[in-house]
Amino acid sequence: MKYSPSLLFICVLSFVLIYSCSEEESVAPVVPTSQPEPEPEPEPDLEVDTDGDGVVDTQDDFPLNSTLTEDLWGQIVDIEPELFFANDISQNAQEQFRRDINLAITEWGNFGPLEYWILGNDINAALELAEIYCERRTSRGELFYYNELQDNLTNVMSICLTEMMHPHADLGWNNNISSGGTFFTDDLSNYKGGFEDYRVVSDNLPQMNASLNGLRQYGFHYLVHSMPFQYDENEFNIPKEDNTLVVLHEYFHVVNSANVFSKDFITDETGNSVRPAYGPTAMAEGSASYLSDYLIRKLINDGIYDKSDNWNHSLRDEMRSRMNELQDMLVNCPNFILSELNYGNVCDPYTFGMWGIAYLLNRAENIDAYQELVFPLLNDLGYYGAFEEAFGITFEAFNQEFLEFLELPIEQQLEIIPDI
Ligand SMILES: [Ca+2]
Ligand SMILES: [Ca+2]
Ligand SMILES: [Zn+2]
Repeated sequence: MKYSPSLLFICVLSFVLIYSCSEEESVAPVVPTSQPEPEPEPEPDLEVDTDGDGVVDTQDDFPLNSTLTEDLWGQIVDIEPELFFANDISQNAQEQFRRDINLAITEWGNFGPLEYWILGNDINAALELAEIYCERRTSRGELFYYNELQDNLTNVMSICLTEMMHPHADLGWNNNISSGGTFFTDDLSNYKGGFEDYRVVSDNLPQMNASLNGLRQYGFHYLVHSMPFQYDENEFNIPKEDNTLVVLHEYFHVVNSANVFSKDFITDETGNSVRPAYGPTAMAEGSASYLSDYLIRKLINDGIYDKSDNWNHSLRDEMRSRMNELQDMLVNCPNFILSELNYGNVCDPYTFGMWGIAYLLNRAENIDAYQELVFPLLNDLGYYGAFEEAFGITFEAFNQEFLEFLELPIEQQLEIIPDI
């Protein structure tokens, strides 16, 4: 997740403005005492409905977003997920992508609003997608530099294009704007745009990148994905299941994130900037990966998902190879604490987390326990409180049990994995 330090500044700034407005209101017009007191006239600007969605600004949680009047975060919604594809992604790939996100939604609930932006390979297609993205963000004021620069929306748009597509976007704005935030510095040489980062720049190497980013403050889930080439026949012979798993994985993060209402970010035990109750990296990644691996096989067994001929491994096959990897890594962290494993560590949070979650869900005798029991408690109890309440064991004690479980022979370990 990316976080801009200047957001805090914007929040403070808008607070000051609101505060000074209400100061003015308290200087009420003097009403002659001889007449009966009329109904107080509402201040004219209290009636303004800037985005025209029928809800006045003061009552509108998102006064510049005409599609949203209240904060729906954490609710199951009746809004279709919005998918935006670069125009060099095949129709077939688009349809399969849409099918997969809908499979995830059917299984785990429709948490929205949700925007999924899918990059391809072609530079012009990516620039075109960034235009659509930036027009939407600019018109809805959903950019951290918007408040400061709203008098010049051409500049806001231009900065947004740089934010998404640097080094391919025009830098004309760069000479006449200075501010403390990201993108306002003179040196952008180490910066790569948020979309450009996901554009696959070479036909020769298969790449796969996807992420969920926190746009909690604007009330929608925002995801980015690199070219889903696996859906089409490809020279690498990589089956579509590989991309389906990523789409399911990312959507599970959405469900996790939707259940955390806080808009505040903290630095967690792994040094990442997160919203506190989201949970530690290994648990978030482990649950998203394990439950996606489980779900795709369940959908195949139920006849809902058509399996490719060259995709044949069972969940136990998958977890066996994950355990082999884990055991190789374990020598580097024999007394690991799951909540402290981070991205890029020698002891990989995905692999440890997948087995940790597998162990936990088997212990609970409920494959759905993580999202069904833990998530609804996150706001009230925080992550570790929710964990303890849901599973009847502290995270520390669970960690200790899991360490002992890892000493068992592999055949015994695999018995806890659903035979699917
Ligand atoms: Ca409105
Ligand atoms: Ca609105
Ligand atoms: Zn993930």
